[in-house]
Amino acid sequence: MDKLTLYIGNKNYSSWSFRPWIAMEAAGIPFEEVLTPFDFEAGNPRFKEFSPTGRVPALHHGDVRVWESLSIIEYVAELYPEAGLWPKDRAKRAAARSVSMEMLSGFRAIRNACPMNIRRPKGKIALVDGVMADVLRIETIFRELREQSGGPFLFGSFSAADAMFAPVVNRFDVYDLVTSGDTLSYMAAVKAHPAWRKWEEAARAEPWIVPHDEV
Ligand SMILES: N[C@@H](CCC(=O)N[C@@H](CS)C(=O)NCC(=O)O)C(=O)O
Repeated sequence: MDKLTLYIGNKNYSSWSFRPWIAMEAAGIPFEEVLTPFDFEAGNPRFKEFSPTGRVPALHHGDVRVWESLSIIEYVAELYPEAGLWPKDRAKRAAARSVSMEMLSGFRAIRNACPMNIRRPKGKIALVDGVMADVLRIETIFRELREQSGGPFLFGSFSAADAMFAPVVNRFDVYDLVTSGDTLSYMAAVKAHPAWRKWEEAARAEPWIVPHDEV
């Protein structure tokens, strides 16, 4: 099989890169990563060399080009069905895709106000309208799915849905947004996953500062 190459941005800040990366890493799917640091001042011109949208992430597989975080996860889930990226049960798989789409297409308030920032020291910020509504909906998703599955992850074992919400776990943590024991226990499980730890260690070692993501 041709090798998979995942093009990503800075590990400290690139929430969309983090999603397919942690999905593939946690599932044990072999891939090569190519990290191109953000250059927002210049409009990130290098991203256009490997991504049709000029955004990260993008996946190359032989002649195949895949972009958009969730499409990349779907592509590798098809390539490696035995990796179990989505739940086996159709109804659960539908729920996993539904919450993943909620993440992809929504939660703009929290995404805009609270950029992912892995190494940010924990501390509250003044919250704009809509952030707490997003937090409450996401906490409901976490609580209901873990009640149904028994945890520790949303569908029992780590799945594509956990990957889609991984950057939210960082946001909840570093902006000190949640207090519920349920949510904190889910966050602890995600942060203890070896794939999270590997990404976090690399993010902490990065030299780049992106001022507009430092809230
Ligand atoms: N919906 C896209 C979002 C991709 C995206 O916005 N990526 C950001 C980095 S996390 C980016 O490349 N920004 C660079 C730019 O807009 O110039 C996905 O899910 O992959």
